[in-house]
Amino acid sequence: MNEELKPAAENPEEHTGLKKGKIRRSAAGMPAVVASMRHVFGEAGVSRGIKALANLNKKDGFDCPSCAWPDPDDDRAANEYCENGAKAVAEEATLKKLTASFFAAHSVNELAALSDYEIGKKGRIAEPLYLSAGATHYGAISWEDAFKKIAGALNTLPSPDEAIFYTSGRTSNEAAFLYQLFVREYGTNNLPDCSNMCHESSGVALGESLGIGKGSVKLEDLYEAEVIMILGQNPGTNHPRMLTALQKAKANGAMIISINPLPEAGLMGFNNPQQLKGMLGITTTLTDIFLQVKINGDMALLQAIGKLLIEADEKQPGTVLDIDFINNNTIGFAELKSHLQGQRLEDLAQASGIPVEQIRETAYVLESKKRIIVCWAMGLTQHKNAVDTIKEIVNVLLLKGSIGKRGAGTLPVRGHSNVQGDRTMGIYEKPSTAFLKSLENNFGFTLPAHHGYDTVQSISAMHDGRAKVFIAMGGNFLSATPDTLYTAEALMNCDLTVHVSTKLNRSHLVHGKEALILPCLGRSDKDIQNGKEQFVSCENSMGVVQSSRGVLQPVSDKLLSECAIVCRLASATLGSITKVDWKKYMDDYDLIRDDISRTIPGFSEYNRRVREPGGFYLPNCNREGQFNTSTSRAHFNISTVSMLSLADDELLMMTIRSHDQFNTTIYGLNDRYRGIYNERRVVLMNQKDMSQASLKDGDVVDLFNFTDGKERAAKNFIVVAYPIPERCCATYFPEANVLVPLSSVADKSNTPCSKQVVVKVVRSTPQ
Ligand SMILES: Nc1nc2c(c(=O)[nH]1)N[C@H]1C(S)=C(S)[C@@H](COP(=O)(O)OP(=O)(O)OC[C@H]3O[C@@H](n4cnc5c(=O)[nH]c(N)nc54)[C@H](O)[C@@H]3O)O[C@H]1N2
Ligand SMILES: Nc1nc2c(c(=O)[nH]1)N[C@H]1C(S)=C(S)[C@@H](COP(=O)(O)OP(=O)(O)OC[C@H]3O[C@@H](n4cnc5c(=O)[nH]c(N)nc54)[C@H](O)[C@@H]3O)O[C@H]1N2
Ligand code: SF4
Ligand SMILES: [Mo]
Repeated sequence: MNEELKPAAENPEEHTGLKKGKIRRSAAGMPAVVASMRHVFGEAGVSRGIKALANLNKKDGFDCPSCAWPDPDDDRAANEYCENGAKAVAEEATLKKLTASFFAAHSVNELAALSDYEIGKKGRIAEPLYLSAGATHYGAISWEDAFKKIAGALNTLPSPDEAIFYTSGRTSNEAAFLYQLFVREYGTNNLPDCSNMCHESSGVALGESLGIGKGSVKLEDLYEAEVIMILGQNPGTNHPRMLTALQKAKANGAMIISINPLPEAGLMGFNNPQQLKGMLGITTTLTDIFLQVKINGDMALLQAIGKLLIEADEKQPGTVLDIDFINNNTIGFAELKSHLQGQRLEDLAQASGIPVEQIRETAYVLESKKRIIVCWAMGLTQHKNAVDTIKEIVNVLLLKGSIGKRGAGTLPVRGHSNVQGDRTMGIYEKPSTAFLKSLENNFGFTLPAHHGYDTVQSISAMHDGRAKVFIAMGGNFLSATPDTLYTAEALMNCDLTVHVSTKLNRSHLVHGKEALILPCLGRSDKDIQNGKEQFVSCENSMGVVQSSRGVLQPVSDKLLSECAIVCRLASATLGSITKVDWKKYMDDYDLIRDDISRTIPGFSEYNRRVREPGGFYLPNCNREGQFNTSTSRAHFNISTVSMLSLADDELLMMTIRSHDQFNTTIYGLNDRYRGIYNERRVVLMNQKDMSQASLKDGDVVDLFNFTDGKERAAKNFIVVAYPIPERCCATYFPEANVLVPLSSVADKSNTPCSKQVVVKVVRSTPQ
C-alpha cells in the first residue's frame, strides 16, 4: 500500500481527549432538546434556525434530511422532529460557506490533514470548483465549463461502462429518476448506491422469500402489535422518533424484545421530550426482554426460536403455529420443520451467545401471540450470512402467520431519508427487464440490459483501470466504503472524479487526475426554477411518498438543484442525440413527475396525490396478503449456522455509529448515551478480553486485520471497557473502515461485512 496516501485517505490518528461518563439507560429527554437547539442556532442563527425547524417534517414543509423514519399520517405535533433531525438540519442550514477564495488559501493536502469533524464544520460549498491535473488547489469554474469537462470525459471513454454513477440516499425521487434516465441513455447500468452497503441484504432476502424487497409494516401497525422484536438496530440514535412509536405501542400493550450485543440506551428506556413527563426525566421502560447476542449470533437465535415454536405446536397442535396460513400461503414448511428438529437447542444457544432459558422465555412469549413485528437495521445486514439471517426472520413470521395482517410484518428500518425512493426510481445496477421496458416504451430508445457495477464492484473496476470516470450524486464514497486505502487508490486511478455535494468531505480530497465539486441545493433550501417555486418528493421506510419543499434562502446564488444539475449534464453529454427534453424537466418538476407516473408502477396521478397532505402509500403486495414470488407463495428458507472460528488473539469487530454523526458527517465528538465523550478513536471491549490481553481501560492499542494476506491497520485507539459480549468489540464508522476488507461481503447482496471484521488488538508501541 502506498504509505503517502494514508494521511489523506484516513482521519488523522490523533486523540481529542477521551472523557468518560455513565452509560445511559434511557434516551432523549431534556438533554436532547438542548442539543437540538444548540446545534441549529449555532450553525444557522436564530431566525433561520427557527424557520427551518418550524417547517421540518410538516405536511407543507420539507422532509427531514436525516433518516427514513415516517411521519405520522394523521395530525402532526408542533415539533415533529428529533435531536438528530435537528442536527442534520443545522449541518445543512449553516451560514458558513466555502467559496473559491477559501480553496485558494488552503491546499487539498492541507484540508486532508483535518479530521472529518473539522472538514464538515467548514461550511456549505458555495460555487463550482475544479482541480486540474497536477494542481494542489481547487479553483473556481463556471457551471458551463464544468458540464463541458464532464461531457468531454464521458464522451471520450471507449465504453460507457467505464463510467460509474454513484448515488447516496438523500437524492429526491425527481432527481433520481432523471439521473438514472441520463445514465441509461448514456449507455450503462453502472448505478451503485449507498443501499449496496446498507439494506441490500434486506432487499434480496425479502424479495426472494416474500416477493417484495421492502418492509410490509405501516406506522399504525406498530400501535396494534402484540410483540415488537428489534434486532441489530439502535433507534435512540439512528431513528429517534421510532421511540415515540414504540412508547405508544407499549402503552397499547405491546411487548418489546431487543436483540443486540449492546444494551443501547434508546432500546432500554425513553424520556419523550414532547411530553412533560419525559422532560422531567421520567422514563418509559421500553424493552421487556433484552437478549445480548454475540455479533452475528442472530441466525442461531432465530432458528432456536423457530424450533421451540414448532415443538410447542407439536404438543398442542394448532395453538402456536398458524397452520392455515402456512398451508395456504407458503412453501417449504415441512423441510424447515425437519431441518430445525435436527438442530440441538444447546448448540444454537451457544452459537447465539444467549442462555437456553432466555431463548425459551422469548419463544414462550411468541407462542400465544399473533401480531408480531420484526424490525432490523445494520446489525443484521452487514454480515456474510446477512441474507439468510433475514430470511430466518421471515421464517419466524411465516410460522406465526404474521405477515399481511394488521399489527404484524417486516420492518427493515431504512437509513437515508430517500434511499428507498431512489431504488424505486431505478437507481439500481441490476434493473429488471420490466423496468427497462417501461422506460423504453415511454422514451422510445433502447436501454442497456447488461447489469452494471454495485459499490464493491465499482471499487475493483476503478482499481483495475476498467472504470475511469467516477460521478457521485451526494455521499462520501471514500469514507463510506470498506478498505479505505484500497478505495483511495481506486479513486486516484480515475481520470476524473465528480461530486455533487452540499458539504465538503474527504472524497473531494482524495481525487482522480482531475476533479470537480458541483454544489447543490439541500432539502431545506428553497428551489426556484424558471421563476416558479418547485418541490420534490421522497419515499420513507414505510413506502409513503411525500412532498418536500425547502424554505431557506440558499447560502449562495451559485448553487443548482440536483434536478438542474442532471438536466444540464445530460444535455451537455448527450447533445443532439438525446431523445429526452431535459430543459422542460428543469423548468417544471411536475413534468418529471408526469413521466414517473407513466413509467413506474404505483405512481399514477403522482402530481395530484403528492399534493395531498401527507402524500400517498405505494402498493405493497405483502400488506394485501400477497407474495409476488416465482410461485406466488412465501418461501421458508433453510440455512445452516456456521460460526466463524477466531484465533485466541482475535476478536470480532462491529463498526457502529455514535450519537453525534450522520454516517460520515461528524456532528460532534460525543456519544452521550454510551458515556463516551470528546473522542472517536475508541474500541469498546469486554473486561474479560481486556484482562486476557493484559489491557486496561484507557490503554492505547492498534487494530489489525489480515484478510487476503494483507495487513490493514487502524492505529491509536483507546480501550474502553464496555458491557459487550466476550470476543466481540466495537469501533466507530468511518474511522475503522480501513480495516474492513473489500473481499469480505455478504453472500448474494455483496454488502461489505462492516459488522463482522476479524481483528487483532495490539498494545501500541510508542513511536
Ligand atoms: N443520527 C443518525 N441517524 C442515522 C444515521 C446516522 O449515522 N446518524 N445513519 C442512517 C443510516 S444510512 C442507516 S443505514 C441507519 C443505521 O441505523 P443502525 O443500524 O441502528 O446503525 P448502526 O450504528 O450501524 O447500528 C447497528 C446496531 O446493531 C448492533 N449490532 C451490530 N452487530 C450486530 C449483530 O451481529 N447482531 C445484532 N442483533 N445487533 C448487532 C449494534 O450494537 C448497533 O446497536 O441509520 C440512519 N440514521
Ligand atoms: N464500516 C462501516 N461502513 C459503512 C456503514 C457501517 O455501518 N459501517 N454503513 C453504510 C451505510 S448504511 C451507508 S448508507 C453508507 C453511507 O454512505 P454515503 O451515503 O456515501 O455517505 P454519507 O456520509 O451519508 O454522505 C454524506 C455527504 O453527502 C453530501 N450530501 C448531504 N446532503 C446532500 C444532498 O442533499 N445532496 C447531495 N448531492 N449531497 C448531499 C455531503 O457532501 C456529505 O458530505 O455508508 C456505509 N458504510
Ligand atoms: S426520526 Fe429520523 S426522520 Fe424523524 S426527525 Fe428524527 S432524524 Fe428526522
Ligand atoms: Mo444506510
